[in-house]
Amino acid sequence: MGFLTGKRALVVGVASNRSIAWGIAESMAKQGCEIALTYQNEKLKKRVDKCAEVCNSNIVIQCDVSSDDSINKTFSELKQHWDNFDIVVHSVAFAHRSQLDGNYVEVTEREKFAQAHDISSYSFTALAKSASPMLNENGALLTVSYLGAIRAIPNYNVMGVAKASLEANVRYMAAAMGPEKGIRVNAVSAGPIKTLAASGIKDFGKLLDYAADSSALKRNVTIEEVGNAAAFLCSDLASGITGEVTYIDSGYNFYDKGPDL
Ligand code: NAD
Ligand code: 0WE
Repeated sequence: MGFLTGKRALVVGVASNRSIAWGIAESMAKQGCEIALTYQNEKLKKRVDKCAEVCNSNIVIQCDVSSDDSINKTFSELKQHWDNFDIVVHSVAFAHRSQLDGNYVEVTEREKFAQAHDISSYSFTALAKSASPMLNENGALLTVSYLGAIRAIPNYNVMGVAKASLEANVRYMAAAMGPEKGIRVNAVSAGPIKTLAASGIKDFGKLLDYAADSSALKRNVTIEEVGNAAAFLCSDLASGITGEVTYIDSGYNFYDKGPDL
């Protein structure tokens, strides 16, 4: 019997079968979890429908996390299928393309800074707020971060500042949601993976090779590995873990190659 048997999860952020959200949904489904998926817009619906089929789900709902109205509609539609549920996965980030290439101070603009924070950090709080009335005791929320939250990584720019906000958000949400219903809130911080969000990034191939070479395991991570860790963190096996950021990065974050001796 899987370690998520009897649980229900809403997964936000599937765009294709390469998405980290898909690695998470698939791993959770393999552990016996019932899954509901959302898609951002009509362009992505077909691909998300296919993913839903694979994880045996018939709940596919449109959700644009930049709109409170869209978020609220998502949960009223979800209520037509489920009275209550256990897990929310947030695997969403966005910054305008112009913000992710060049000198941070030169390229960053006020409105695009706000947009990146709105979609990449606030939306996790917004989902929690809307989900809260339907969330079961001992439920779990999970988001996906990146090392750029704590290190200044070239070109990651405002996304790094937004991920720092997201990781602080995890701690404040954990503090707010733990006491009453025992809801846990965690993040996984994934190493670089070639997804749709990564495909637009200049020299991403070089970054992947550098990350593998600079890691303890000398390789990149997969969406399955991130998915398995996420499934664990959202399960009762992780009942003592909340407010944490867990690195799924082949050990890149702590590893130092040292000089050639
Ligand atoms: P992806 O393109 O597959 O997923 C990004 C998702 O964000 C898409 O499903 C997209 O529809 C969604 N999204 C963007 N704006 C939205 C909005 N307004 N409303 C609803 N959905 C919206 O790429 P991914 O790499 O799987 O990204 C998922 C998460 O993983 C992101 O938070 C990203 O920062 C994080 N992450 C990615 C990597 C990587 O190297 N790929 C590494 C660490 C963390
Ligand atoms: O979080 C991310 C990327 C998120 C992302 C990607 C895009 C591309 C398309 C957010 N917004 C957009 N906007 C677009 O228009 N990652 C962790 C992957 C990533 O992106 C980088 C990285 C890494 C790693 C950008 C620069 C440097 C490293």
